[in-house]
Amino acid sequence: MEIWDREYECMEREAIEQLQLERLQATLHRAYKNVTCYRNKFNAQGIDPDDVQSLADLARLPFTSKEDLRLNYPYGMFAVPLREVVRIHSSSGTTGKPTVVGYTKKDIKTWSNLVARFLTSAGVTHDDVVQIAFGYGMFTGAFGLHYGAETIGASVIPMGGGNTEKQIMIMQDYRSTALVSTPSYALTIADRMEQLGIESKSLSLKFGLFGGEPWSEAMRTEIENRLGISATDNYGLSEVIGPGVAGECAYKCGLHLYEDAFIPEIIDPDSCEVLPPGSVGELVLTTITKEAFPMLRYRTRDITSLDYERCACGRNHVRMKKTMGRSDDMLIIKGVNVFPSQIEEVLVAIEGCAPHYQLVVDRKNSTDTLEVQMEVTENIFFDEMKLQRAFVDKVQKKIETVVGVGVSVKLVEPRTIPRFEGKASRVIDNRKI
Ligand code: DLL
Repeated sequence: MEIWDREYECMEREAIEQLQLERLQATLHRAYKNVTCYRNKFNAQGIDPDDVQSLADLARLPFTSKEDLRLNYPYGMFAVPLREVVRIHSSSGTTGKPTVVGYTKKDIKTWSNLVARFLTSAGVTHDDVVQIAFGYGMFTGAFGLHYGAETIGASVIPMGGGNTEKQIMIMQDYRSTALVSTPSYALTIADRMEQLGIESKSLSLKFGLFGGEPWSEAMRTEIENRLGISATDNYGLSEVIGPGVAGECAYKCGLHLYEDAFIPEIIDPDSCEVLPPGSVGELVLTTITKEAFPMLRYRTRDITSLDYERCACGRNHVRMKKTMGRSDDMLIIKGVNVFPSQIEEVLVAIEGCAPHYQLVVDRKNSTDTLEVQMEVTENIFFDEMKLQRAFVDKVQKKIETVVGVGVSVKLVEPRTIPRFEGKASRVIDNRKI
């Protein structure tokens, strides 16, 4: 089985740790020198980058969260001047403003090579025709996979997201051998093919590289059977690099997390204590090769566990389990991250909206749906249908602009949404993944 970067991916544990420590120390010095937020946090805790003399010392450093990125919007966490940044992406913030991330030329090369690793470990080679069905734009998915696939010399079809019938036509006519998308979109494609009477056997598709949202083993089996492919999982997040943090090999027994580029820790999300190897908890990541946007102990909020056994494929990087949920309330709707707080912010700013709402998430015909049920104040409950429709349209458009995904808005009568005495639970997620 091919290994893209054998020297690094198969390193012995001792060598990995030595390399991590060297790269960590260099990263800390750069971050301390160039990023005010890090410098202030270190100073507040009386920590100097030179205090970190072993990997265990990492646990003494402060965490970084989405809130830090929000406070330093847009470029405050960049460790290089903007003139050295060649690419900017973003991801949802917890409120209206997104999280902005940047890459130097070298970062793009590093990123492409990390993506090349999981494409290769899934079985993709330069002979493959890779159809990218992620939306091109601020989302890191499409560009990340695009550059990685080009790096291994595959033929890339930058189809972009949506337009399912055209996706299928291109798959047929261009003889695509690998599909890149969210796992739920792969099922949408399978549904449409079935409706059109197109059999998977008539396609050239061999591989599916899926990520950007959680999916279960049951969903993998369904996708593999219906599309007649081998489906592998890959994981990442914009703040840390995008896709290319971890990816499965053909053995599909955990995602190899590229430890020469990231140091993972698992913490208890409540006490923030670092947990021993094998424990289930929140994944915390520190980047050790990135120039423009170093992340120190970033709280991913993703719940998983780590397995340090060498994999049968020969790679020796730690494997993370498929993620088992989140330690915050972020939802992923059609691959787009949505925070309930973003919707709340829109609602409270609209006259006539009571601060009571509920989000109902479902999956219909393999597609995620999000219904925003909102109470309106008594004085705004319209008798006239036309007025009500216009109001709903206005709210819907505002929410869609902020969250970047289609929603439906339903007005409900005053005092019909449940009230909570403790922490409000505003999300009903009926999806079974
Ligand atoms: O989703 C990066 C990505 C794109 C990864 C394409 C893989 C493929 P964000 O938009 O910043 O970045 O969202 C990151 O999505 O913290 C997880 O909660 C979730 N996520 C990403 N990949 C997976 C996966 C991209 N394979 C957030 N399994 C992360 C489960 C995933 N959740």
